Amino acid sequence: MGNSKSGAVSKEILEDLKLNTKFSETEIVQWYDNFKKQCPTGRITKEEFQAIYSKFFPESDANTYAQHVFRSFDTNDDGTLDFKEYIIALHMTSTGKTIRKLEWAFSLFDVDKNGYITKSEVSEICMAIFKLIPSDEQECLPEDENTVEKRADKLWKFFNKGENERVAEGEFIQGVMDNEEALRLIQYQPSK
Ligand SMILES: [Ca+2]
Ligand SMILES: [Ca+2]
Repeated sequence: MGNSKSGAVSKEILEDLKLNTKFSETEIVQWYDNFKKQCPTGRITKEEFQAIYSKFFPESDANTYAQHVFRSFDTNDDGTLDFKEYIIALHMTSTGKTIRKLEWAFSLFDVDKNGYITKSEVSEICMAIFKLIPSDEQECLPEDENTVEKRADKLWKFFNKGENERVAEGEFIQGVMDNEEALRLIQYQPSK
């Protein structure tokens, strides 16, 4: 019984996460312990994920955004996040502009997972982002992005596409890499 795996993170997952995130082995092992305590089943449901996410945004409604984030990280579409999917989620949603994060941002916006982003998908995610912004901050937004429609229009323009065209992953990443404003608009950074 010396090599029971139930208590510890598997070597395979550990190596994979060390390779794909900046987290150290100590951090990963610690999180795994916490994860097992909070989720004895080893799986996080969408509802649990929403509850965790909401704690980061106490002054606004993070539910819709959390649903999209959950969808983008449930890579095997089984309706739950396992430890690996969960840690990758934590890693990707922290700030930054690496290609991998932009690839993730693309998958966040590609709501129907068909490999392209449409204007209506941009509007859908802009709506979710908008709900993350506390109301006192919403009042201070620039005139050309103070509604969901305006924010979506402004972001869409960076991709140089017609209303009914669609944006491929490479075009999305290029558009965001080339424009600081686009990078700002695809996410919400709490001001405090
Ligand atoms: Ca999953
Ligand atoms: Ca799509």
